[in-house]
Amino acid sequence: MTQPPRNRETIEHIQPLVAFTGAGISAESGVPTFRGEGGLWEQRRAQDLATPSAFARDPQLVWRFYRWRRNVIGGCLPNAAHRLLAEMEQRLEDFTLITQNVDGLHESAGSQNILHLHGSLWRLRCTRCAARWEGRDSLREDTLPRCPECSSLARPDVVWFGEPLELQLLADAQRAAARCRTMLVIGTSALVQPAAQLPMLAKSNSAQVIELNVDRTPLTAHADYSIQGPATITLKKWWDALQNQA
Ligand code: BV8
Ligand code: ZN
Repeated sequence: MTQPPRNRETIEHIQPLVAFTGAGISAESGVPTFRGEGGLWEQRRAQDLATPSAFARDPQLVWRFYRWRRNVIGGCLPNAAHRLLAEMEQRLEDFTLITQNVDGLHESAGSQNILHLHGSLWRLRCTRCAARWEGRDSLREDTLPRCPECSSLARPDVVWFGEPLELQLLADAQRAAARCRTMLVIGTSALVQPAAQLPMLAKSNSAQVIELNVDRTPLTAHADYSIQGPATITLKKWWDALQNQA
């Protein structure tokens, strides 16, 4: 249900505002979520393929998985929730977008300052040297992509399960969570660590944590309140209610 923002929240009072997004915000764009019914590929779970050991064991299989995701997601467009977050970035003085997603839909919607905790599906990096490059075109089916600098095997520039997040990125996200007055948690199952700690960090620093999700999650009981429903509807409801308070 949508509760009116607490004690006549206005645009000034909700800032610093952090929006923290997961795969659910891209669901209405047609992007399979990790744990939803679309999250399987050839009967394998994403989290079993998004690991260094899966890549070491069978790089061809893992690249087939990422090629499939790039082909599926390459045809997806940002939805109204992505676009509204980009508008909020323009309208608000103190707004930070933190995403777990690797689909690039926040940039396509016009968001500029994004903390990408888990990397990007559209970037590749070398398994040997420090080279990183954009590779938006769909990868050739028959060969494994190689580094343009040293010709070593390339990998997707994402954070796999069992790999640490980039320290500076995580520190920036933790700082934004610790100093915010409001955190919108949009479309995440709040299961993947250390990202899932961010709403609790915000809460421990007296922020108002608002969950926007179609289901309950482990965060629901800790959120100040939840707005159940698809992100394109619930985010607009929250934003419109806030405007009407002004
Ligand atoms: C690390 C990039 C340490 C790859 C991703 C046991 C307990 C606790 C932790 C662990 C544990 N065992 C292992 C761990 C650690 C592990 C972890 O958390 N595992 C989980 C599964 C238990 N974490 C890690 O491995 C992390 N690294 O811990 O390193 C370390 C330190 C030093 C040295 C070495 C190691 C790395 C985690 C990053 C993994 N990479 N992505 C790729 O994409 O290919 S995470 C992946 O999951 C995606 O990024 C995704 O965004 C993310 C989280 O999932 P969600 O976004 O929440 O998506 P999900 O499908 O789960 O949920 C969708 C939600 O949306 C649902 O709630 C649904 O109801 C809702 N929804 C659906 N439709 C809508 C909607 N909401 C609104 N509107 C809608 N229309
Ligand atoms: Zn290289």
